[in-house]
Amino acid sequence: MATDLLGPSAQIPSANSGTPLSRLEIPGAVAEIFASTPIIDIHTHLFAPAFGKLSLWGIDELLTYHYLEAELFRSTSMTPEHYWTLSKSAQAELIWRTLFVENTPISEATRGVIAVLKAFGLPADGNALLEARAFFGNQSFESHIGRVMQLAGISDIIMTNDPLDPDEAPLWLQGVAPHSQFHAVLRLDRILNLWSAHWQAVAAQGYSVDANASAKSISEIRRFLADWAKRMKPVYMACSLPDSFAFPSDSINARLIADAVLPSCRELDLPLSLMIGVRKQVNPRIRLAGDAVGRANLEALENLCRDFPENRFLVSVLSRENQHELCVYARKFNNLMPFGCWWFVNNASIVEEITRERLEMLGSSFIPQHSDARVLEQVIYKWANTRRTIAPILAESYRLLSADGRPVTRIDIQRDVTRLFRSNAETWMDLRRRA
Ligand code: RAT
Ligand code: ZN
Repeated sequence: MATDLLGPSAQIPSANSGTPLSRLEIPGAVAEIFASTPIIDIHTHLFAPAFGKLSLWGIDELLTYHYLEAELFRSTSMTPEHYWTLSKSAQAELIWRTLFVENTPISEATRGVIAVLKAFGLPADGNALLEARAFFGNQSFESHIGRVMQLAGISDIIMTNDPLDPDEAPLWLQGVAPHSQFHAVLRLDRILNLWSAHWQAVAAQGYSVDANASAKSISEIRRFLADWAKRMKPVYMACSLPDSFAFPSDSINARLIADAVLPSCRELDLPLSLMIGVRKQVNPRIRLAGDAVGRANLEALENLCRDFPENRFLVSVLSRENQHELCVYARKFNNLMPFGCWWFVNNASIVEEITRERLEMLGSSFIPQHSDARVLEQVIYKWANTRRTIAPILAESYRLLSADGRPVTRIDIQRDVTRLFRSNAETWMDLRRRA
């Protein structure tokens, strides 16, 4: 497994680094270099230990991941309403029994739990839950984080931080100790998409805003963003957007993006991450699992990239049908960085297609993946899956290059893997300067 090859340094022995690789040597060299290059995980929902209960980890959290809850309701007769009355451990037991004992865990999300158990040398049979609970119960979170990141082969975790989250905001207001490997992101969904439900929470923090997001509100929102940026030291600002997102438009989200968020990003020298294509709560009965996908009109993105050349946009699109257009726009606008295979397109078959398309159209000028992990140990399986899916695709690109007449060396491969999984992110977010 890739993790066996992870050493303290990303350096590959240099003796034959510059020697052209034969066709047969290429796949092994790619796998080895990929395994020994620590990755920057640019979008997660994980929290540093200072956030206490917000940091999710361990077997019960892994089993009650909303990707698995969505699968549970396809295989149980229990209603969602009944499920939500159960304790976390009872929910975890139900999911374990339903998806792992009564059914074979062959889906991406269920296999992920099995891979995590294996990474810790734990059994994955019918009785595994008890043993796993005992194992995780004995870990100290701080040292466990180091071990998990080592197993996953990641050096940095980018969080998602909501200044209007009632559980999270008070922690920031009290002051959270910075962590060298966890970096903040100023997430704006409540402000941009749900202004009418949340403007009073902004007002309650001392900003003179109103329900219509009038001109006076705009300057106050900019003050709010500047204060929160000072507090969080984010590496970017971010928002997820519906498939219906249009820009320019008179809608509150488009106006706030143009008049408040983009000027603030320019002033603070921060990229804006847009995750486009989510259809929120098509089935509210299953809560977090109840969001779906819709094809977006990416002319909105075209307009943003063209009209705001001084802004940098990190963009992921949820619909498979939007992926090719995103590549085309990245060829038109160098202030656009496609990233990740998000949520419903983070399955091997689709990751394969998207990554091949991106390599063919963009070379190494994109960020292939993020984990979107919500529970710490998920980074182990999500990054193992990414390496397993993408290494052969990269190897095939080098095989073709070599057949076309350009010999490929380990130095070439290391440079590309580093750019794809580290330095595009570092440069785009100016990570070193902010550290
Ligand atoms: O993938 C997920 O866990 C989704 O629920 C979303 O959180 C999505 O990734 C997002 O950041 O909006
Ligand atoms: Zn996410």
